[in-house]
Amino acid sequence: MFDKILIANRGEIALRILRACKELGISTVAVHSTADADAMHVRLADESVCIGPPQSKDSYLNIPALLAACEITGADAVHPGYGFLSENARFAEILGEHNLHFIGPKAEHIRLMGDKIEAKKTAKRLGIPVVPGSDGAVTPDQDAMAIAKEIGFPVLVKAAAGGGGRGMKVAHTEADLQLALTTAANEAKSAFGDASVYLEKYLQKPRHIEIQVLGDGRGGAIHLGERDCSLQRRHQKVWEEGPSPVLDATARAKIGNTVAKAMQELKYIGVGTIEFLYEDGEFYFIEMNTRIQVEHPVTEMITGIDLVLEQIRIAAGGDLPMTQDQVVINGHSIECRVNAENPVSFRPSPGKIQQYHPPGGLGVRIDSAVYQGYVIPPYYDSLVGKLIVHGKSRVECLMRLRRALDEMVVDGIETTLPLFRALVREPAIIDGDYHIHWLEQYLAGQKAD
Ligand code: MV4
Repeated sequence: MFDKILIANRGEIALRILRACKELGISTVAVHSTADADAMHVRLADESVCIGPPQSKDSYLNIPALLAACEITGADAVHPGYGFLSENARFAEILGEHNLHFIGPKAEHIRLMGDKIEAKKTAKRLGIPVVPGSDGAVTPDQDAMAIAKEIGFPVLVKAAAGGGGRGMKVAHTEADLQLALTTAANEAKSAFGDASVYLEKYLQKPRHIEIQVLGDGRGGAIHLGERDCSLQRRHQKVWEEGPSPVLDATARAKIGNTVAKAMQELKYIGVGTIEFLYEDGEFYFIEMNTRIQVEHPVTEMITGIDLVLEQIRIAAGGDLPMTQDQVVINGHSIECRVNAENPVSFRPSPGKIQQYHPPGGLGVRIDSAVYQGYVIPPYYDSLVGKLIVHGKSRVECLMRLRRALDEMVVDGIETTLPLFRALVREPAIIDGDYHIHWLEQYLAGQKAD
């Protein structure tokens, strides 16, 4: 097991990793920019190192500074959290070259899943259902038209180096397609340095359902059910829940076992999330994330598995915590990402938290690094905290979430709490009857009033 872990991240996920380390008896090193000197993860870590000025490129993305921090403190492993360097294959390799453990998948799997074309080819080879489309990259001069006609309009042009909604263009007709191809390729070239694009059938109103997996790197892998992340705004997840309101045990077992088998064949190590679009009872692979995700607590609440603790144990050579038959989905969980943003315009609202009262009680969890008097810096994401609620059923979970949201106080800055207080009372949400475009249509309707 590791003696000392350097946490190469900030905010709530740094605190989350620190908690798992403490429970494992592992000492912790926090790194921080000059803007985060007063942050909670710095206060609670055994040691801390200032790694640079506020800008991420000079601090949390500064690989030489992170290596120096490992050298100074004698850390033997690095946990990257999510965002920043968590899916940077080169970072994982550099750590290995310095005899440091990267707590995450093998660099080759990070690189493989970072290329959306290679990821899709791998998924297809491993028996995972994918969206109908081109078999690899298309070039504007290549007969993309024939492929588009074969899969049927509307089609989506996607950047191979994209992901998370970046570098996507919809083409509804043949006339649109040529423009969409050249625009997407040009944007991908400037944004990612890679102009490769591919075609997919455009699914009009799917849900976004992702499967959590855990692999031991030796051919063992289990799935831990799904999270429905369809409520998004501009590709930012807002409300995530598990199990999905639309999946039954048979559908869950079928897609879960398909994914677990694929991860066994890859000899995948650590946590991973396979993202699907789900429409008319069919799953379509879109991407795989090779990191711990923001919304991981939803899975922890319904399975009782500490995903970050398991990530660390497995990275140190440990076995999976249980067999597939021992994984039980218990009850329902919903996570609301409370951001320091105006709840209508979503304009960031950094500043000092004057009054802070987190809700409590059975089945109510807050993953947050803020405190009364904390000043939210303007340099990073605007997450105040994640309110995660568990109930024996979805109805009980909704009732508890409604109570917790009404109890929560964050004064001194604007937050998206009012949005969640409205959503938890919205009939379509109560019925679980929504898709990936529902929230933006709802917000557009709100603005129209
Ligand atoms: C799609 C799609 C419809 N059809 N692919 C957006 C980001 C990345 N995860 C893939 N995305 C999509 N890919 C096909 N073939 C619609 C989206 C999409 C989306 C997906 C999940 C959650 C929210 C979304 C919002 C807009 C578009």
